[in-house]
Amino acid sequence: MAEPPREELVPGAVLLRRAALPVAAELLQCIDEVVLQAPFRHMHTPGGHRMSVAMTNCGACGWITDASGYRYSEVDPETGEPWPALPAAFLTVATSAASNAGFAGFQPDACLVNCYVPGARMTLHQDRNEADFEQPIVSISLGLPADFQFGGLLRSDPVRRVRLGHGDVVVWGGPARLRFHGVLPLKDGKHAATGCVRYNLTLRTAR
Ligand code: MD6
Ligand code: FE
Repeated sequence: MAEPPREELVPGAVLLRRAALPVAAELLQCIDEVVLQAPFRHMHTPGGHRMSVAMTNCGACGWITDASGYRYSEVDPETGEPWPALPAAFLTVATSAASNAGFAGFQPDACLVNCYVPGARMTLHQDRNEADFEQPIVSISLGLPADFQFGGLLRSDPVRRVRLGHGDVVVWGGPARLRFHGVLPLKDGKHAATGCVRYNLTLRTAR
C-alpha cells in the first residue's frame, strides 16, 4: 500500500485519509459475507437502551453488550456459534495502517462491524474492554461520511470534530488509546458504494 498522507489528530491518533480506498469494494464484499453468517443486530446497553447502530463481529472474539455488561465473547450470542473468521483483506489493511502509524506487529483478533443509517449515532465512550491498552485500534470508515467526536481522557473534556469519509482509516494508540469519542447522528445521503449507510470497522487486539 502506498504511504497515504497522515494527519496526527492528537498524540497517538493518526488519520490516514482514504488509505482503504483502493480496497474499499473488497472490504464491502467481505462485510456482506460476514453478515450472512452473523447478521447485524441492535444490541442493548447494560442500562437497557437499544443501540441505534447495528453491529456484528468477525474474528476469534467479538464485542457484545447486554444486561450483563460490555465484554468480548468467542461466540455470537444470537447463534451460539463462533464469529465468522477475520477476512484477510481486513487484516492486511489494518496491519499496514498500524505500521504506517508507528505500531509495528499489530495482531488484531477481533473486528467490530458497525452499520449506521441516517439518525444513528454513538454517544461518547472509551474502548476499555480489551486486555492490553498498549495495542492500538484501527478504524476504517466506508460509505456515507460521519462527524466523529474526538475528546479527551475525561467525558467532560472538549471534543474536536473530524469528518470521516469513505476509505478513511484512523489508528489510535499510545496516549490516545483511552480518549473519549463518539459519532454524531448520521446525516441523510446516498453514497455510490454503500447507498444510504455508513459502515465502520474497528480492529482490535481483544485478548
Ligand atoms: C465509529 N468508532 O466510527 C465508531 N472506537 O463508528 C469507534 O467507536 C472507535 O473509531 C475505538 C477506536 C476507533 C474508533
Ligand atoms: Fe469506540
